Amino acid sequence: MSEKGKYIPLNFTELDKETMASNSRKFLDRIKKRRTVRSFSQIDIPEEIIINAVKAAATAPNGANLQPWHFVIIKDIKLKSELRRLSEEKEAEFYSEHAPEEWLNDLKHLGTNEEKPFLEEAPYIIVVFEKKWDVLKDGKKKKLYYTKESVGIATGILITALHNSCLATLTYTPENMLFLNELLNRPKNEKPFLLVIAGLPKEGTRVPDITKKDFDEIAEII
Ligand code: IYR
Repeated sequence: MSEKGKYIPLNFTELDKETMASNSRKFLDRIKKRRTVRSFSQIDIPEEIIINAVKAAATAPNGANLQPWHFVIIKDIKLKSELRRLSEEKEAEFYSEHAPEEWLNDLKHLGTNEEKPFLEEAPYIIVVFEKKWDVLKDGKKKKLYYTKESVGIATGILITALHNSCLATLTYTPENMLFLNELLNRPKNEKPFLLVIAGLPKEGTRVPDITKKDFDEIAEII
């Protein structure tokens, strides 16, 4: 092995331009259909879909390929109930004390409140942890790089993979998530990043009537 490390052939699939453009349109149509859902059916779904989505997330580009993430997949009913209880406790504080007026006003159109029944109803909850540093076998600290960017990209791939399997998702961040370390027995080098709730939507689920900004408002070609 050279100092630069071992290199292998890329294994890249080339397509003609029409097929590439057509694929891009199909993907855009499909991803436009992803909506954040807040009410889930209790119907179970195959565990393999969740495992594959997490494996897809773990292919994300990341700082020095040190892979600064850990995923806890919760399906245990008792753990989900405890997670709901603790989250609702935090959310009650958020909605009644901590949240500034402007924030509450910005949330009004989504109709959220401190009640989080989806934490018990949905078949799977994936808790994404961001490793701030690693701990080596000898207990020494190992520096990690661009951890937030890396975990953000991985989470994007995670929800895209779940959507691609026709599951509904909700990205959820309870107020002050540090209680998750104790609940899920995770070490202090790991910081809760986000929860991804996954399952089938409850029958008759409605979603807020929102739109996305046009391309020209969010991008430019120079
Ligand atoms: N965590 C709270 C509040 C909340 C905050 C944002 I920013 C949202 O986009 C939605 C909700 C809750 O989940 O109710």
